[in-house]
Amino acid sequence: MTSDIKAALRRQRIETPSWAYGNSGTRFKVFAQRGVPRDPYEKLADAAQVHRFTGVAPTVALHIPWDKVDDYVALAAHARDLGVAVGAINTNVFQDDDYRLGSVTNPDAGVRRKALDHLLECVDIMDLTGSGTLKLWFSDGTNYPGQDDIRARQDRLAEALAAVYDRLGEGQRFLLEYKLFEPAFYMTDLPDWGAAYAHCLRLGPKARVVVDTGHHAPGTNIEFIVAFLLREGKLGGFDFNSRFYADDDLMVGAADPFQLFRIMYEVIRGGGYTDDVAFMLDQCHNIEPKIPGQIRSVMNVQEATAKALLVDRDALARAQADGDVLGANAVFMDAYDTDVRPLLAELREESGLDADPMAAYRRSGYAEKIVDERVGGTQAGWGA
Ligand code: PSV
Ligand code: MN
Repeated sequence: MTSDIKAALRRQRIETPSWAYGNSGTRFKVFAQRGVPRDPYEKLADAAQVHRFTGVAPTVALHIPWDKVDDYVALAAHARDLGVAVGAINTNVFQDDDYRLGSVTNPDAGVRRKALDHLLECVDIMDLTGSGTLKLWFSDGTNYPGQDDIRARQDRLAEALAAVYDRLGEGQRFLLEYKLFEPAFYMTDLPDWGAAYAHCLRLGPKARVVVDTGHHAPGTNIEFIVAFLLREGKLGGFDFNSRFYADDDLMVGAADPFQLFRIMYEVIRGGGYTDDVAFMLDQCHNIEPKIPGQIRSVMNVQEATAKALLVDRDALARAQADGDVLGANAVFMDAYDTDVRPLLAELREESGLDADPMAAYRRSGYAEKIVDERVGGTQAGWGA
């Protein structure tokens, strides 16, 4: 049993986002931190540290144009030299003045064309970097009732998605991300999993839904969404983070570790604990140091996964079949209440890693090194 769990944990892969290593903040203030990367090459170097100490974070998501470079083949080679690889290519059609009234749903055909060209360019970048995943998130929506035609905007969205879908090559797919609100405050064109699912269903197997854990109304049962999408073969991955209020982008497992456990249980139960589902972080470390923030997040996902793997599924199935409400709940809670940290420490040591990735990173001197070396230049930030 323990050896099966360990084998499953050894297989785990968690993708870190390039933007987590840059400066970030809220609309009130971005706090600069010393040693922050100045370019995508340095972001990859920091991401490689997370992999070095956890052993389970071998890919890095890029965000275009934040990670725009002249030579993507060279960037991918640089990643490989560092022991990591380029992961999902995240599109960005939300930071240009032209997108005030939307990107692919904009009433202006010229703006729609510009947005679509960007999405297609991101598929070119997938070709160059060897990435198999395109992540689509649209800030599109309206602020006032009557501002635009809700249905016509769906038509425009469907048209753009179909064009991107048709451009995808062999072994490539897109993940469609929904979000309840923000930056649009009245109506969002892809507000929930149902809308994302319907678009993906029409397009075919290369289109899947991605669940960003911060993109729901408070109280939403996210594990239900996970179970449902997996059952339909439409769960493409996660953007993990945690939230207390809205889309807070805090460290995953920090606000609600029990929710993360419940999600991971449904992933495992539904056969989603495979490479077919991308486990990505989408976070910002506004006040805490970034590399340790990512290491902690990766460890939080590992802990939730270990607990989910510990659920005695046979005992649970028996209790469920018997209608034993309290018994079933006890089986579930037993797993959640188990301290899995010793198991994970043992597993790391068996894999030649330090039992305590946070302490090992601190001792490595990397944080001091980047502060000394990264002098001058412009620090990367959310949006650059
Ligand atoms: C939007 O809030 C989002 O979750 C999308 O994934 C963006 O690409 C990302 O945040 C940027 O941090
Ligand atoms: Mn996201």
